[in-house]
Amino acid sequence: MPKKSQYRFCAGPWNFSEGRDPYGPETRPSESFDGRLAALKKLGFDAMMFHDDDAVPDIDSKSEAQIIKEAKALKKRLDGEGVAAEMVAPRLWFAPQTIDGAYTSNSKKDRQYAIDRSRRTIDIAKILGTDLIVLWLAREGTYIRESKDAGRCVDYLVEALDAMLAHDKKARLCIEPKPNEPMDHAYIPTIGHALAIAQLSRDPKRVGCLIESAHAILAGLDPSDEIEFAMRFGKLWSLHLNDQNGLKFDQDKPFGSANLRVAFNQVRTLERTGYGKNGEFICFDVHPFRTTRPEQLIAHLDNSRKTFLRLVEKAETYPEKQANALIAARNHQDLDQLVLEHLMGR
Ligand code: GLO
Ligand code: MG
Repeated sequence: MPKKSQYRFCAGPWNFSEGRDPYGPETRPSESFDGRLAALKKLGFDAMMFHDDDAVPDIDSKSEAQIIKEAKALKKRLDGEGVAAEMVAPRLWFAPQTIDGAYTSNSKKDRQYAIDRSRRTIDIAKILGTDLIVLWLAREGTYIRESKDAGRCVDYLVEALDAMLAHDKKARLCIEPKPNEPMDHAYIPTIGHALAIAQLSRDPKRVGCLIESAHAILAGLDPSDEIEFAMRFGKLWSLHLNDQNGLKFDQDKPFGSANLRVAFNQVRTLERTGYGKNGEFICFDVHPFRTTRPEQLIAHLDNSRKTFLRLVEKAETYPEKQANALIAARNHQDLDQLVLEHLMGR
């Protein structure tokens, strides 16, 4: 089981966002890529996660040769800084071709665009030294149910997974479920759906999942149960820890910010199941608040890690014996209070 000092931390360049929301513009200046990398180094994070176009900006306007050249240059920079690339994810929710879905678009041409772009993502990942491809299926779902054929969309998703698996025999696909936003209803809303669709692919062993705390909460589920479930299948290959206050827009709050007990249970589960033993990273998919001042741009990452490590201590010192006695006696009233007292520091 990894000890707290052995956990390795990771974040993405998008986690230094500028404060824009659907109702108002940016509230902070944009930090350069170099600035973001330097910030992660300053924090002592071990890795960065990438969208394909974080790694190669304006990817759609570039030739394969140019994409490879730029990915190689980035790899050199990362090596120079001693920062690893944890994963690469195709950003399939910006382009005009993905307005009506990416892999599940009604247009054959647009589905092909999504698959071709995913293949480029895999090429980039290989150059950056990671086999992990994260698939947040942002636009695979419905706004207008009657506009899509849900059964056919399962076939389309499997076709896309198969095309990616065939493209590189080493690539591992890591599905990041989210039940809604931007879609009204997503086709792969939970870990159960992700692991089920993996079974339909040509190589289920290379299709796993990524749990984001906020996404589980948005699905009305407990993230620690989702973690435990995925770990039982040996399929939890990455993790986006953050927090979320109930069923509303995706908040990406600092880890533990909305519900410390839910955060504690996630950490306890990670400790108990040995997450990280095979090199998996603790990634924080958190954003600064809209009100955060520019000089505090990395505080949400630093604070998330601090809370995580404090909760590792809490998991290590959890009074198991006492808790087990209460469980055996079905004394849930005192068990509940024991957990609260432990978290409050007594
Ligand atoms: C949004 C997702 C998003 C992904 C990222 C990686 O809700 O959490 O941040 O994790 O784009 O694909
Ligand atoms: Mg995420």
